[in-house]
Amino acid sequence: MEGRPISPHPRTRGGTLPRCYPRRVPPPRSRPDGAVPSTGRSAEPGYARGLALRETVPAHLRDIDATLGESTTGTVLRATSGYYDVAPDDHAVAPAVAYRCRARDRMRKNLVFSESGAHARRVDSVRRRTVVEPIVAGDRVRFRPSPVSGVAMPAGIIEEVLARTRALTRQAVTDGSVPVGQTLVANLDQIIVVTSAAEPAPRWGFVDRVLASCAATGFDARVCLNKVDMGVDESMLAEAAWFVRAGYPVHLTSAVTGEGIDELRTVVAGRLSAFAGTSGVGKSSLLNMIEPGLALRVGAISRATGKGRHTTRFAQVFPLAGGGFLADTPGLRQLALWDVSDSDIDRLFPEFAPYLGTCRYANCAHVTDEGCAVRAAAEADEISARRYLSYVKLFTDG
Ligand SMILES: Nc1nc2c(ncn2[C@@H]2O[C@H](COP(=O)(O)OP(=O)(O)O)[C@@H](O)[C@H]2O)c(=O)[nH]1
Ligand SMILES: [Mg+2]
Ligand SMILES: [Zn+2]
Repeated sequence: MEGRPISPHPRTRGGTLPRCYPRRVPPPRSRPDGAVPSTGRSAEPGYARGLALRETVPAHLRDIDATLGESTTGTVLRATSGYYDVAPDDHAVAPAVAYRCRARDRMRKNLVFSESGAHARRVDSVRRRTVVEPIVAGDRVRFRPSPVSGVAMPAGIIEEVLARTRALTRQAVTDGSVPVGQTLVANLDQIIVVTSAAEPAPRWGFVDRVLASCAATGFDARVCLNKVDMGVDESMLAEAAWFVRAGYPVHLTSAVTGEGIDELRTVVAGRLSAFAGTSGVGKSSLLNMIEPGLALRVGAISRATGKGRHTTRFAQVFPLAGGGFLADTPGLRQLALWDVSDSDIDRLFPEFAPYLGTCRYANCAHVTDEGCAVRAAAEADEISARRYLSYVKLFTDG
């Protein structure tokens, strides 16, 4: 079971490619996000005014604070119209229990906060960015269970959003000249980019593009080549080897034979992951192999929201039985490099790093061969010429 023989590099033959490669290049650094400030409840005169629970709780429960349970932490599974379903940490391995929470009134009004640290931008100055939703799927929160009975789910009140590590954000609307980010999922740890060996044939350009988006945001990223049961040829293994050289672990999987599934299950355990890939590559099948039933839950939501007009609000995360979460992010395919300036795109290809700054011209865009060290490296087969062309395409077409 130790992998299939392949050439680890297009020009050297005879190596073996384990199904999961070690990562060789550290992921781009990300900076912690701005946290929503804690709202201490004693300093909250406006709290009683707008809290919707006021209208639904019986008179004898009016003094909500007195009746709330002990404060505890959890993960927001989904956010819909002011309600947040929260899975408590101590039930992480029994995901059936979730609390339907409201946010404290003052928190809901605090819709604008700095999220400037969310992206690993290394050149441009950070700017203040407004966000559309203050609490999104994946957010870690502190909440207090409420004793309100007679509802389908136990209820609670979110008191604090804990600091985010990194968030999946996309451009939502433009507020004057300032792009406004819409956070789809908070605290996403990694993105697994899936393509398939056959039916459909591999789409390496798509993989390059998503990996570049991940680098821009600071997500860990992995590549998954699925449907290896349908045949893997030398050129695919050579491509896989280039990704490994660039620092991206590669998984060879089959949702039919089960090859590589155990490794995939290991890398999603205890983390918040999302699968990205075009239709038909086998994402749902992989989810089902990792955790039977999960694909059905994710699929039901995707279909329901796909028809609706509020698709973007419905990013959700699903608890995994073994710990960790899987994000269903309808917006993932539209993830664009909206937050990256042209001069930074070269930094999104980790294997270019040794050559950056060594071109003849300091402001070299690496698209012509006039003294360009990156282009020379591609011509000399030191980096992947195909990935280099993906860079050129990203740079010229956006
Ligand atoms: N031979 C083979 N077929 C697969 C594999 N994974 C998925 N499929 C098939 O590919 C098709 C698309 O799979 P699906 O999971 O719906 O892809 P998704 O659109 O990415 O979610 C289905 O007919 C699956 O049965 C695999 O590893 N090997
Ligand atoms: Mg699917
Ligand atoms: Zn150059």
